Amino acid sequence: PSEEPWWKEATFYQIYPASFKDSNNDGWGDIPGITSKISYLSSLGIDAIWLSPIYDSPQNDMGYDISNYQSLYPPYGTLSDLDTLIKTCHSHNLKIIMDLVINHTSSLHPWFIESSSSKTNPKRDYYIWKPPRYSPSGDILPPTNWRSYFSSSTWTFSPQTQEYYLHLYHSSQPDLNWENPSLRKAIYEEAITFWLERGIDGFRIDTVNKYSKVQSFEDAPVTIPDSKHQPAPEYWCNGPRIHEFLHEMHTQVLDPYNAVSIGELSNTPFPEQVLPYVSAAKKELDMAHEFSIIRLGTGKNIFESKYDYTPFTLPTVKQLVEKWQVFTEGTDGWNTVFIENHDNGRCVSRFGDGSPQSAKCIGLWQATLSGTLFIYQGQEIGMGNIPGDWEWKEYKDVESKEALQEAGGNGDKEKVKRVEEGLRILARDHARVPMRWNEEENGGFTGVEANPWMRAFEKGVSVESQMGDENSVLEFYRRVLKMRREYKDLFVYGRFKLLFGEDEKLFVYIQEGEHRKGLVVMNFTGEEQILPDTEEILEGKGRLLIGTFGEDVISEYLKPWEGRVYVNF
Ligand code: TEU
Repeated sequence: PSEEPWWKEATFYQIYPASFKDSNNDGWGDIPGITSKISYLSSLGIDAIWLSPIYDSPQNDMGYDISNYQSLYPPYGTLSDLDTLIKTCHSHNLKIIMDLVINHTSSLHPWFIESSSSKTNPKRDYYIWKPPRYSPSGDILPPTNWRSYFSSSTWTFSPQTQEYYLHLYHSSQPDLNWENPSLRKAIYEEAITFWLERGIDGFRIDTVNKYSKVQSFEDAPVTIPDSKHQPAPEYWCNGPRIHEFLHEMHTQVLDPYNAVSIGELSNTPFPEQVLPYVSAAKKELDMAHEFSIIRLGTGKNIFESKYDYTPFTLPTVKQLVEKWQVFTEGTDGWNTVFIENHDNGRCVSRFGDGSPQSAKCIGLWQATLSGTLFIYQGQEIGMGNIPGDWEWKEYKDVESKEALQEAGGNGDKEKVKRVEEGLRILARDHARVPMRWNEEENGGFTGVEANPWMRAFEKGVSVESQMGDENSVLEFYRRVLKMRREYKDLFVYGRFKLLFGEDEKLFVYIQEGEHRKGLVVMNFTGEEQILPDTEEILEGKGRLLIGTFGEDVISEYLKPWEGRVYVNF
């Protein structure tokens, strides 16, 4: 279908700027470093890059705590460096999108400094302030018992005006009050239009379903026994005015620039709730990242037990993939495909066995699912999780630190052990280890003498060691992305049909186009498995299009982690 917008067929590549490429050896990635890798990305076969936040910030949450929407955190470089990057992307026919973090700012943002200075400040209602409650003995208490995503109360007391302010995340990330139309207008102008005017092509929109809070601000039911703070996502996820706000933002601010919008829609697990956000007619978001698949392994309740690693089976993965592959069928909605980002453990360690073979199999899996594909820096070379013997001081993420602190707080050794085991697999830190460009010390991310902000792997995968090696993960990603483009009728727009859903070893599905079908067969185990008996293969119509062990294989046995794509006319 040629009249489709560019972003449906595009493959996006997410860059975590702090860990991608450091051009001045200060140990922190920067914009000139990204610019120096644009030709590499273009040759990989991606069509767009998404930068995690590079705005000025105290870096309490790696830039997801913004203190100025219109200036850059200096170690990333200057606005003219960014103009150069935008020009370089466009001259390589790549789009560039930025991260839009507008549920909260940093507590160092001038807006918050003003808002917290007095109850009558004109910007007081840019944020959400409430008076304290009092215990029977007269101690002050937070306005509600809500628990934050970072393991504490969602309220912090501000002595200046003797009131609490709301923060769903860290206390240094006060939530903006979207009920206030002048705040919304300020956000639209300062955080969005300013960048669209500079030439970027759109945004990944952070925590996109959380801007509309239930205004009663009442206590949540107790679901975590003997805990002071209780999960309350029903009071801020998919709230009463969220669709109104997103429609306003899309029609008034994004549409005039034809800017693409990808919403981060975690905590919206039901298709009927996701559909309104991504329906073309609703004009809210072009597409969304839904987290059921990538969150597999986290504890049953991401507030209380995110890091209680919960093993899962292949049939569970397959059921979720099927659910999210078919949920837009017959609708004007659109879907995304991703298995890695900056907030999750590495896919080769969580869905594979850490081996390059399993990394290629996951690459074939991702590149043959319908919807817009996102890959994350390092996924294309099979970067895995932090080695199990690294000390906890190497883990820099606020979420990891707070989880360890909270577990250790009440002296429950068993709980600490479970959280540590969970972090070894699921911590956000695994995705933030510096990208590996070569086999030097620090992996070519920064100078061999430099001191990277986060420890780099010593040895192993790197772009240079894989470039040109046809058996490498990197060269397989290049090939499979090319195949995806050539067969987009099957692997971007195809109708997904799962086969052998209950099989614990094989992942097999059909992608049907108007004129042809593709059959994807993958062995998700470390042992040899026999090819499944599907008529496509048995009738011999299927032609092997691409395989993780090359295209000249005819064996009826699949090697460990072998993936194949057959196509028939
Ligand atoms: O993450 C939001 C997000 O995924 C949470 O809603 C999630 O449920 C929480 O982290 C519990 O696991 C975005 C960014 O991707 C993340 O890096 C930021 O820390 C967060 O928002 C705050 O801006």
